[in-house]
Amino acid sequence: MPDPNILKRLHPEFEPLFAQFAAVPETPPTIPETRAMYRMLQPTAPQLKVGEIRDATFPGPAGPVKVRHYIPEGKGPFPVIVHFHGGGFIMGDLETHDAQCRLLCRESGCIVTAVDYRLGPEHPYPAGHEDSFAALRWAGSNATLFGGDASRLGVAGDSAGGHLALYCALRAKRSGGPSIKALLAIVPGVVMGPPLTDDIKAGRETRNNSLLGTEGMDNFVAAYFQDPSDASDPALNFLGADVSGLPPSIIAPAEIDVLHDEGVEMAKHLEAAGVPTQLMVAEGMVHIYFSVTEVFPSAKPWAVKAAQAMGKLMRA
Ligand code: D8F
Repeated sequence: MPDPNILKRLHPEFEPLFAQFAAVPETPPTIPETRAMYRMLQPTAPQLKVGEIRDATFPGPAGPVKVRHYIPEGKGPFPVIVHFHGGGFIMGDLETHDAQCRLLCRESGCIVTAVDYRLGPEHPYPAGHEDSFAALRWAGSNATLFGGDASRLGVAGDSAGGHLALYCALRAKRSGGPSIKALLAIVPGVVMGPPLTDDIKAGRETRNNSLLGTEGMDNFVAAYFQDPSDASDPALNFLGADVSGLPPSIIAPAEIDVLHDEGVEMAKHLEAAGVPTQLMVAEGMVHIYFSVTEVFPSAKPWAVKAAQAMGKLMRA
């Protein structure tokens, strides 16, 4: 059951949006419909200015993968943050996260290299994970080509992309690099399940809301992790993993979000393993807060704070 005391803490700026989504459609939306809705929620305009935007591709494990470099104003070389967009592994692309990447670039002072990894259901697990890790390796080896400093390489992402950032950092640690300077996980999905523990289930239920509910989330996850045993792959069990030696990390959950509790758990798990960890809960904020700073002004200070902290870690 959603906890009314938690929902009361929603910033009033988001009340109309929640009301709009409260009307439950008679039939669940199709994949193209959810993608269209997701795009609409994260408008590309107005656009924050960055120094330069450069599109490129790299040879991924199953063909070329698009990337977009957001390069700060001023003189490089700049640290490079490899960015994975959210959208439950089935939605989102370089356009839906344009605003998020621009803000992250400006406020961190780093190059943001956004990755257009393959999505489900057309490309089930592990396609997106493989593209993401290949992108990190490619950026690490080719950063000078786009004005980056490969010795200062970071990972970031929101939602499913926050999951991918954690995944890539762990895999880099286990399998010989590249070396990662810092990690920023915005509203990350930490536990894919099944099986979901009762704690995780209950935590999600108390924060169930019309914008992102547990049912929708489970459906998206199932559309990507098509073999039921996929989601219980030990490589995806971050809370059970030895995370010692991960780089300094920022975990930035939103307070009014089904993924809040597992974000907090992840921060605790990192902290307990001796990883320098900053937990930054965006109070009163919703799942998409980091993407909508230019249309919901209340979200901006939270995103700016996390992005600036990431910039500081990247330059440390
Ligand atoms: C819709 C966003 C916002 C949908 C209105 C969405 C998911 C988010 C699904 C995860 C995160 C799965 N996950 O749903 O992004 O597993 O991290």
